[in-house]
Amino acid sequence: MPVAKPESSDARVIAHVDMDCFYVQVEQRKQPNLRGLPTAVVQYNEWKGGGLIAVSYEARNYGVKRSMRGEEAKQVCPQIQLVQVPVARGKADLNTYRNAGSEVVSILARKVRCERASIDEVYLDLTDAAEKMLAEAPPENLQLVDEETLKSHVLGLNDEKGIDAKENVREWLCKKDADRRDKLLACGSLIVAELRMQVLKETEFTCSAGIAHNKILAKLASAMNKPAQQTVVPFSSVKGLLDSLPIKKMKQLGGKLGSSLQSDLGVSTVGDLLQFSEEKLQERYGSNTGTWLWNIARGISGEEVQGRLLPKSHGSGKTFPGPRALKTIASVQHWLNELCEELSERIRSDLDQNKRIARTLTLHASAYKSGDTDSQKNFPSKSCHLRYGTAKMQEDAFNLFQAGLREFKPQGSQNSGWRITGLSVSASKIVEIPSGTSSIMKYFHGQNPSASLSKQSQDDDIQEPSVSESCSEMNLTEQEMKFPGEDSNTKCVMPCLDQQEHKQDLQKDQVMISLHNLVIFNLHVFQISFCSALQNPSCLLPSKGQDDFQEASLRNSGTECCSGIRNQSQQQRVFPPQQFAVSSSNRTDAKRKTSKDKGTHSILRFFKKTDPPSSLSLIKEEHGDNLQDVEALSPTASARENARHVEEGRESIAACSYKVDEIDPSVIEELPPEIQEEFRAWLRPRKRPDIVRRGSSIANYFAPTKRT
Ligand code: DCP
Repeated sequence: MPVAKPESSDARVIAHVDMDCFYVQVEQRKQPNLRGLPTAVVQYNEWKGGGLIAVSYEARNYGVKRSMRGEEAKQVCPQIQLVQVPVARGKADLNTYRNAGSEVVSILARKVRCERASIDEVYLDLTDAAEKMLAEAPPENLQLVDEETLKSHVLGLNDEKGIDAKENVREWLCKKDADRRDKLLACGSLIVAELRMQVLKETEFTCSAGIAHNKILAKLASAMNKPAQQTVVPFSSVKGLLDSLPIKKMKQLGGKLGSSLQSDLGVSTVGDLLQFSEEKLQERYGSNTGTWLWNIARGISGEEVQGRLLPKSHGSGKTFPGPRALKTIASVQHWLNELCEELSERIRSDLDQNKRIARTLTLHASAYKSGDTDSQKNFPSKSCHLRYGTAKMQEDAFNLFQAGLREFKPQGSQNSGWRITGLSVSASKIVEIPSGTSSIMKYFHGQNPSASLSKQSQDDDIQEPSVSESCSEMNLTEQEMKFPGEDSNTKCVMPCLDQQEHKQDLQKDQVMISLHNLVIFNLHVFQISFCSALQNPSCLLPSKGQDDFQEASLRNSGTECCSGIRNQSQQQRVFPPQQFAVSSSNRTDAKRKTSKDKGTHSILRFFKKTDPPSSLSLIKEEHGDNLQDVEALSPTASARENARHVEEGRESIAACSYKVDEIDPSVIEELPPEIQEEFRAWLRPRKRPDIVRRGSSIANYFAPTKRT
């Protein structure tokens, strides 16, 4: 069920970028001779020429549609070029497309906060960049607007006055007395046009975009004018857009909730929802969903751009349509093994590359029972704690299937005519391993997931990524990025299988994270003590790696960073783009410069240069931390400040509830020798609070009373 989030500001500028006929473009880049020709990518399946999963716009002009099979497409467009999706181990291999999607995201993420929403879709938060542009070089001062921006579609703009559409757009973009919200959208349009051109230049892919004040409107808009175009939704056009929009076209209303609105409330368009009060909607759908519906009818949505470049889950699936439906347990097990191999490969590489662990394994199946009256009954989705290692995943997935089958076909049921028409496994609840943990993990003999996985990987074959073959039934995009593993109706089963292990794993995780914090904290303490002694805050400047390590841990433990002076590049490296608000003095300077900003210029200068968001900055954004550099502190202030942070660090570690008894003593040996002694001293009072070592450089900072 959707959850209502209050809109933080109606002046946000959000874009949704959607690649055009994405798989086709990827194939056309591989084979440039296909460019401009009616082309389609077909799935790996010889039946009737295979199902079409991506269709070029040239082919669409002939009436070719995604729902068709290759043979049918040839009938409507004999010259169509059919390219088979890459295949590995008897299944489609989507790796090329995933990587191509990553190329695009990495270009966009250089400049703005991005949320990768699917294999070929990205949300951008352009608010700061648009505000900066408006302050420094508003569109009204432009003498020339680039062609790509002029090709924008602005909803509600009357272009029937005999003037050409581009001139109309130019007027709208440069209107001096426009509403500030529209001015920001105008800036957003200039920025998005340039970003799209940058993507084209670097990847050869075209994309379309929607620019609006929130994600929902931006997504609706990006699909309105394709390919290679962008659509803007001014605030005043929101009502017009939603009034006639079929309810099922609205994000999150395509399923049961949308159907219920249609059948129970007689709603057919989003505009129809306006007649219901918030109370009425809450009464019918609960407080949260009711409010969400009330908001959505008015185009209000506070959902934020998440700052996530990696998928939320991984999925691997395959469908078995018609006569290819699976009829035996052995054939189901065979395919589950295949799917798990692929999934295992992907989560392992996610762990290696991104230091992320998936926690939940989910099995979905679609099935029917021949001759049964309740043949429409859904095969229940099942999930359990995810155990790394192909064999374990295969075993668990099979057990999940059997648990589902028992419900689908109750024991004792005479009906043995079940048929499986689709199978998929997914790995979800993916969490980042705090940076630096791996150095500690080696002390957990035999418990290091990386180590055990590396060992495992030696045993495993190299595997290919996954795909659901029948895309008409299983949308790969949805499956990959928003896997139904997150569905609330998925049940957790097999307590006997994993619960014990899960519990142990959680404890291990807790201890590992605590230890991580502990070690980082002490490195930090060491720096503070050392620098304090020298009375020289500048010695706090760490090396880059150390800096990241330290900051990540401090954020994890909820403390602020107390570093002293950092150089500019370091500041930029750790700041998320939204913190680049223009200061008032900058604005004044900018105003002075504004008059010189005539003509077309690179939009990209409106973004302060920043590195692509690292996992570090993503953690920071997720936690909403405000990691700001503080001024250089005076020696006394520095000591006070250090004491405060030490105290905070101590509190945060205390809050971690690590188990001292479980700490391998060798962990302590990993610390710099200078602080080992103090580290031990620090631990002792925790065990025996009456003994407090005073006088040491660290103990001094542990005042008996908490900082107020
Ligand atoms: N895809 C798939 N199966 C589906 C839907 C999509 O395999 N049922 C794949 C092929 C698409 C890619 O995902 O190229 C992106 O899907 P989109 O829905 O964004 O469609 P396209 O990018 O192909 O076309 P459009 O330009 O209409 O967005």
